[in-house]
Amino acid sequence: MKKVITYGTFDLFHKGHENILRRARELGDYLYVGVTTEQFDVQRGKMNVTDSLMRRIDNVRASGFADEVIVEDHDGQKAEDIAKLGIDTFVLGSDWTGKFDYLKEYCEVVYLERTKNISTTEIKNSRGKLINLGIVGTGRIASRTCTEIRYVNGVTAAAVYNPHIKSAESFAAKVGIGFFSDNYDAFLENVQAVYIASPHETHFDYCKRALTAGKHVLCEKPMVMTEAEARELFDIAAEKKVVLMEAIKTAYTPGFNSLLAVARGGRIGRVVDVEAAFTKLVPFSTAQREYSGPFGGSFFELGSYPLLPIIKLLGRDYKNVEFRSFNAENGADYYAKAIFDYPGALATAKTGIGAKSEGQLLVTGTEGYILVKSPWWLFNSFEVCYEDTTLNENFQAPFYGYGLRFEIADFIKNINSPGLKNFKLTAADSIAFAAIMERFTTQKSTQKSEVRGQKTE
Ligand code: C2G
Repeated sequence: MKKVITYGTFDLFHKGHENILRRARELGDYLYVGVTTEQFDVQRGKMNVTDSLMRRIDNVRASGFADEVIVEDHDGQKAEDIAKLGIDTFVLGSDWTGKFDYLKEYCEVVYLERTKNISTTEIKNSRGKLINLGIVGTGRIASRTCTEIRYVNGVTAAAVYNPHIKSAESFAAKVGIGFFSDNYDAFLENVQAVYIASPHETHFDYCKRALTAGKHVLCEKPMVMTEAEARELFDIAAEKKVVLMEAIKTAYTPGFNSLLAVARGGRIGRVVDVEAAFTKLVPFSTAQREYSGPFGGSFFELGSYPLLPIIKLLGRDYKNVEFRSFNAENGADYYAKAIFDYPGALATAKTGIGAKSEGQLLVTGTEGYILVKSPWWLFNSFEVCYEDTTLNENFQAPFYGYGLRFEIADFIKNINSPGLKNFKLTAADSIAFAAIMERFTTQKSTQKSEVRGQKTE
């Protein structure tokens, strides 16, 4: 009996899938079909699969060509399956030509011509599911986001806005966006959703106008600077029934969510302390964005990252938060610490643009600790450590490129599934971050005269 195997995601099952299964089955007497798990798809850079694993398996079965369905969940499984199942022929579509030639060592490898003019992406697009995303701001993060958007199905960067038309034009040319404008209203008319990566102090206004116009918004951190502003924006989003998300990329990574699951599952006992740091040296100059304006300084620039694990692990009901900072001559903090008191727990967030420290995340528990080494915000692994070091564990998680594709994928998913609960970073979380930023402004300003930074001496 000649055994054939083929693999795929088989999302939004279509004619192309049916054709390849039929032809694969015709190459032998028994066909195995490996259907990928969602986790494995994310790992291989395929974001936003629409159908559940069970539905995709049901569709493959319903085609009538598969004699047996298996699940593919890790790299290297294809060679294992071929050996274990005694496969004679491995089949994939012609879009993979050459990629699996290394399997020729184990069996015959056949690439079948892909069916023309049909694909999961095209089906999504034809269902009107392609989201036209507008980019507000043309700095480094905006350009990185445009690179990452290409890895997410169902979204395309369609327009760019900058009040300086020359900057909008050159950015559009650089990243290949067809429409650019210095008129925000005209820009909004061309998109269904916006990604805001403009200077901090402009976020509120851009968010408010976009939400009011019924556009979904993904806004860079810190989204706004006061609790009242955050509440107002989330109220408008709720009223207009659109998605509003704060772009703290770490919150959406598989690694960070796996850490939360491990900590909440009680593996290190009760969490008693969370210490997180983020420093990035920027030479002092009042012309430098990081030091300038009322929202300059290390805490506004970088604070969202260390606040994230604190709020996600210990909650929003801290008893007290105090700040210490060293300020440059223009009053911008070049090093800051936020110290939280929770019932039975402590936390520290540390940020610096004029002082350098180890950028790690340490979660202390009554039975062990979790360590994420620097740079912890680009989460791809973490360690769980115990008194008995032989029990220590290492967790790996997928993280690609700049890591922005995870937040974009979640943004698109939330737009397409209005009922979905956005638990990774909730409105209440973002409101809590804004409230902390606001308290920092009030407390810091009273300290300005007392704390003099070295740079002023
Ligand atoms: N296919 C096709 N014609 C199309 C679309 C897809 O012949 N118009 C084929 C693909 O070449 C592949 C199979 O259908 O062989 C499944 O396609 P996908 O669901 O897109 O899965 P894919 O990402 O190709 O996964 O481990 C997974 C495999 O590596 C392939």
